[in-house]
Amino acid sequence: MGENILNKFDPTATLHEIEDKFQMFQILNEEGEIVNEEANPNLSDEELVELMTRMVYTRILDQRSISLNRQGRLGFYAPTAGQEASQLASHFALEKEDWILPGYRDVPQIVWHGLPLWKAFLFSRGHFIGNQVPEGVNVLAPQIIIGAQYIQAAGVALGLQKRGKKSVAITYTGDGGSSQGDFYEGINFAGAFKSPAIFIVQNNQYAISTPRELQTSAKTIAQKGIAAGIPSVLVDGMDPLAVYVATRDARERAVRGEGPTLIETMCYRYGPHTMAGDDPTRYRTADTDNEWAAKDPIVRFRKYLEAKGLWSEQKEEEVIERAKEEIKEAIKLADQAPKQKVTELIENMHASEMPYNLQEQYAIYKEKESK
Ligand SMILES: Cc1ncc(C[n+]2csc(CCOP(=O)(O)OP(=O)(O)O)c2C)c(N)n1
Repeated sequence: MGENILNKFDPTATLHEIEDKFQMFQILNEEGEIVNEEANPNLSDEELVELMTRMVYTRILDQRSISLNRQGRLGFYAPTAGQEASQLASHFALEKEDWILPGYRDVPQIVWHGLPLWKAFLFSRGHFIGNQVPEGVNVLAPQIIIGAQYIQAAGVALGLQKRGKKSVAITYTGDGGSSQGDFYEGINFAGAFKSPAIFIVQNNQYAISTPRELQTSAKTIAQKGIAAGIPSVLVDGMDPLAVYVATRDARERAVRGEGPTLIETMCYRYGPHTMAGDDPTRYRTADTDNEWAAKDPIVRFRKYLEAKGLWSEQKEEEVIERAKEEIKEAIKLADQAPKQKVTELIENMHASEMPYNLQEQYAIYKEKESK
């Protein structure tokens, strides 16, 4: 019997060595204190207020969207509360010319990138107008197929690279998405071409009811980037400053031609997976909820900004009122969209020629609609 080769090279030790390197990057702690001054991005007062404004506004958008869904006035909706730092601070590091490839929960980023809110509501209703993005707004429609946006982002990033653009493609998936083949293909492809992509995994601890621990043997999701040869980082996803800095640095690398970065943001979704009926109390405890509520991104950023004299209850109230008003107007606009015909849905499915099977269905619906 020869010597066990695994003992000789001790790959377990190598694995642990790599895993131990993935410490969580944090700048602002739960108390709203800077714990990593060296990494502080020193955003201007205006920028800090703007980022806070977006997070507060988006929390309200989430609450209103949930109510509208319950009233039957929205369709598909995936709650976002708890993920504001992960979503909006990463978006804050982008430029207008960057492309966003969102998952279904990433509506806030594309709205802040320029998709009119009333269109986002129509997307929720499954209306084709919701997916018609205005010229100059560089976003794709939210992806429902888990992980597929990672491959598309690799493709968009390669296109930007080939055209010599100084911009990036950023994409988002969840911890569950990181188990998909598309995830590995996307990061590997972008790594091989050194394309300007930013891959974000929003680790909100659950893929519907499946806890993160059952998703993979890997200690972190960030470490998966190592196999693709791309720099990867584990970030406190409840810390807006840490998320901002990680994304800013990833963007700088990408436009310098140094290739993609993988960012895992540790966060939590407070609500259900979607409004379609899962009950989080069946797969997690109130203790876990409370533990994460104590890390809330808005609470800690509020403390930080208040200590700097940049935020107040009154200011927050103004943002909340403005959000409510704009949401009301947007839903009115969405209501004014003409009722969607099945033929319109089919017509808008392909940029090129309609495949024969759809042509057949199209003819049937055209006939029905003419009566
Ligand atoms: C290819 C594919 N398989 C399964 C589904 C059904 N599905 C919808 S959401 C989801 C879980 C995704 O979890 P995660 O990636 O962690 O994202 P989160 O919703 O938590 O943000 C699954 C399996 C799907 N949409 N696409």
